[in-house]
Amino acid sequence: MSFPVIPISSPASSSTVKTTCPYCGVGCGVKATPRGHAQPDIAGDETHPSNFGRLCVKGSALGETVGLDGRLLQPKLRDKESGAMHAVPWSDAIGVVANGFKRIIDEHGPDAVALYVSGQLLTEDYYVANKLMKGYVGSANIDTNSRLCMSSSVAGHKRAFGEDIVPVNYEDLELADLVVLVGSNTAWCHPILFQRIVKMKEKRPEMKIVVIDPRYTATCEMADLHLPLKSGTDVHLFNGLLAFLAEHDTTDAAFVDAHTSGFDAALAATDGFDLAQTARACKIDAHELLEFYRLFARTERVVTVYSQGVNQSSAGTDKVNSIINCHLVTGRIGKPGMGPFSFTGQPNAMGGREVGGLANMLAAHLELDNAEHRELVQTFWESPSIATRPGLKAVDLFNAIEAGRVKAVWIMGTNPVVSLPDGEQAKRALDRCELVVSSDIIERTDTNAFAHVLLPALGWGEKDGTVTNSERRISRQRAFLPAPGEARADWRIICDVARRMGYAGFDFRNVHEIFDEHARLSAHRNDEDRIARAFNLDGLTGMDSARYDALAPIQWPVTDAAANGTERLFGDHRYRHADGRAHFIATPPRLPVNAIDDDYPLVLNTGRVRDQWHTMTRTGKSAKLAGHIGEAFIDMHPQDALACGVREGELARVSSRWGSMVARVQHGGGMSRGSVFVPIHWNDQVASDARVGAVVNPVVDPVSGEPEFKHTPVAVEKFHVSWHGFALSRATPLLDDVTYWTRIQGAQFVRYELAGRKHFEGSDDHRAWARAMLDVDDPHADWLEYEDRSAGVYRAVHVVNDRIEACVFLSERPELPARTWLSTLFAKDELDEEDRIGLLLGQPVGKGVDTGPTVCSCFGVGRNTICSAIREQGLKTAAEITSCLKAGGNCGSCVPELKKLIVETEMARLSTV
Ligand SMILES: Nc1nc2c(c(=O)[nH]1)N[C@H]1C(S)=C(S)[C@@H](COP(=O)(O)OP(=O)(O)OC[C@H]3O[C@@H](n4cnc5c(=O)[nH]c(N)nc54)[C@H](O)[C@@H]3O)O[C@H]1N2
Ligand SMILES: Nc1nc2c(c(=O)[nH]1)N[C@H]1C(S)=C(S)[C@@H](COP(=O)(O)OP(=O)(O)OC[C@H]3O[C@@H](n4cnc5c(=O)[nH]c(N)nc54)[C@H](O)[C@@H]3O)O[C@H]1N2
Ligand code: SF4
Ligand SMILES: [Mo]
Repeated sequence: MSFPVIPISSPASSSTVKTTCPYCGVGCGVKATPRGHAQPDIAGDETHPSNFGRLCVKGSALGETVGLDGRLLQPKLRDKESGAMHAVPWSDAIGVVANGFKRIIDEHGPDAVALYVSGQLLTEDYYVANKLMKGYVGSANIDTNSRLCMSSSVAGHKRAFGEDIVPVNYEDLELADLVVLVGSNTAWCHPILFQRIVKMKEKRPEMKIVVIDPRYTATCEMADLHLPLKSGTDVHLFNGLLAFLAEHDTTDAAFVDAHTSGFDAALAATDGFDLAQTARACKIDAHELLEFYRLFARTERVVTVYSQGVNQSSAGTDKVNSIINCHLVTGRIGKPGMGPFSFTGQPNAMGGREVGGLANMLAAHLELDNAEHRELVQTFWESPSIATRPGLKAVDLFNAIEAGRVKAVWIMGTNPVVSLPDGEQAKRALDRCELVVSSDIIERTDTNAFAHVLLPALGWGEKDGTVTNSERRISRQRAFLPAPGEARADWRIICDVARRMGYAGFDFRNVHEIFDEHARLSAHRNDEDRIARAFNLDGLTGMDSARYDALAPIQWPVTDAAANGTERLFGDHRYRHADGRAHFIATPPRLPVNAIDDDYPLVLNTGRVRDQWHTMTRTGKSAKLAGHIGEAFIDMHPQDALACGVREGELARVSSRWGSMVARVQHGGGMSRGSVFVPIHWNDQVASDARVGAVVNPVVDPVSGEPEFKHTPVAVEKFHVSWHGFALSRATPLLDDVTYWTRIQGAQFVRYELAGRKHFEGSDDHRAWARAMLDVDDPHADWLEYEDRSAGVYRAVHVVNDRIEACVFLSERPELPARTWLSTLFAKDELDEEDRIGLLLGQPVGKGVDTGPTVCSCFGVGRNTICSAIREQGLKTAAEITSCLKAGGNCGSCVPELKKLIVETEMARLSTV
């Protein structure tokens, strides 16, 4: 058999390595060129079929995130007496983990230990973690953060198709005449796919885009139709569509008869077609709903994309199936340009599903509850045991830890104190757990604060292996940087522990041997009845290290019959249920479990922003990425804010029955009445109290166990402070008794937004306090101050050898000088007279204007610059802005925001004429 190979170093530079972006599930190809101690050069890989050379802003900024600051570089143990962590040799750390796990297993049985892993591990890491737990420890207590992410899609696919299969590919998005984006902020979360769709729409304007999301997101800027449905009512909407299609005879009866089952029951569960009733349930305009139904009915080539607005719901699995039902009834599956398409979030969410990383799966798409499958895997592994029943799903796992039933947990590549719902519960659980082990690349995280053992893992750029993207495409991640400190690859750490526990079967010498075993397991007896499944890497078995290194991106299944991989599945109508048919699933509509009431009258929706990744351990290091949104926020409708007694720019507390957090109120995120949106990224490392997971209810979907992250009843109230301020400093300020703070990474400084209840208030304390905070104890320091007591304003600047070292601005009102201009002063070796005056005035003097918050991170173009260019030069399109200011001309991630600014500037102009 011949393997698809590519030259892995490009001719441009012999040291350039082709690898894959470690962020979202688009799985873009990256070319990385190391530059000694300087940041590596990062560029898109033109030959990679996910991105053809393009990268979004997070991908482009990868070079800024691989520095060693903050890295965990040695194994560490917590000292029982002092609670401090101290470095130990690897062999000691491995011993503590192996002996600790062994002792607890011996005393309390295999279900008293657990692994909690991540869709950001490489397939090979994931494979050995799963093998260790299910085959050797003999428990299925291994779950993954994919439970919080894609598990509803996995469950929905299995119910519909009999196997977890994504039948479509990226090209189908371009071939479609209608792309429906349900609960997906594609523009910010899968930017390169969004750009591919938008490019195609520019070429074929007749192509339609419909967005179904309670918020008006950046994705809506490109949509023909936005349906702002009421949170949690997607099943109502798609049941309505199914009934509409049936009533208007726009179904594919021959396909339904020949290849599906369960249609009548699914239709019965919709309660028939009633446009007005569905529109009322979903709180959308009936005409717009009908427009969508008609568009769907008359367009043959439809791709329906779904992401977390669908998955993260107590009806998540039903939402998935209600969407798939509409594709089955029209026979729109398995053909070019059509099908249901679950966008995966993490870079290796799909790889994790292949190795069986979820507590209710086995390995290689085999089933845990099937004795024949269990026997197959155990024989293949030659393992002493095999888990016989499903393990605990993430939320249940943390409950079992708190209850003391699970006594040891090894967390790898995930930060559950930030990312689980009911985050306070996660803290309580880890606090009570006998043995908490964490493998991470970063030392200080909210989760690591609870660890007894810290194991330093290799990070992106240093590690080798494979990932699988949203369209089933396996790509290589390749190392281009040396291993720092004592960090080791995750697979190696797992194998070291397994061997120390006395288990055979972990003698892998390198990563390609693991891949080979994984590929062989996928092919093992895969042609037999009741065992055959689509996931099959037969064509990738037997690769030596050189072949594996040169492996080109390829979509599974890879078999003799499909040696170059498989673009699309189900063209042959081979569904994976025993009856060979695709199954309609009856999805009676249900509303979210916790409803709003008088105490908690608003719905909390949580999600992502464009330039940050999850808990910010990597993207938080980049000044370029911090410029877009520097602080956690509570987006809400102005009237709701008014009712809660807060105004835009003020701080507020969001509380639920589970916990609370504090952030700044803003409007303009397209919120409808009754709901608020808070981003998921901020945590205790970067802010005083901005961890939204603490507020989120721990309700889960009954089928998938996926949490309801998008719907928690909350109240919002003003967070009273007596002063506001910010500091920019080259060194880290001392923030001991500041009520509110949040850290933002700058190019050569850190910025802190501050607010407080003590100090200021017209007393003299603030002067000493400001000096102490900025650690200026030299009485002769060049320390410039300005104070206006009647206005309640204080400013101070610390200058050393004419270079700005730090500055602080305090005010009794939230309005403070613009930060972007001040930031630019940190790039200067010497301040001139105008700079000094400007610093004390709080605004630039003469030259230079404030460019405003960053919109285009690639070229550092601010909001004010863009708005004045639109006004003064009459710019009408994003392309005109690009040709004038470059903004939007590189990765294109900000183009939806440019469009929005054009509209806003025009509205502002109209309102003043
Ligand atoms: N910039 C950035 N990109 C990322 C990530 C990141 O951290 N940052 N993370 C990656 C990961 S792991 C994931 S899983 C993906 C997630 O990608 P997305 O799912 O696109 O992102 P989210 O912001 O979580 O949520 C999507 C949308 O669901 C909407 N929504 C809320 N409730 C409902 C509802 O009831 N119905 C519908 N139809 N919509 C609803 C929200 O308003 C939100 O706009 O992003 C990936 N890409
Ligand atoms: N409220 C709310 N909560 C959510 C969501 C939501 O929409 N709303 N979304 C959920 C979703 S979809 C997801 S995917 C999760 C994500 O949540 P998490 O997985 O908890 O977030 P990350 O910040 O990606 O955590 C990855 C951790 O692994 C470390 N790391 C990075 N590279 C490596 C490596 O190579 N090896 C090891 N061992 N460690 C590494 C990082 O430093 C970091 O600490 O959040 C979930 N939580
Ligand atoms: S779209 Fe952006 S974050 Fe996602 S893989 Fe591509 S470059 Fe990375
Ligand atoms: Mo995710």
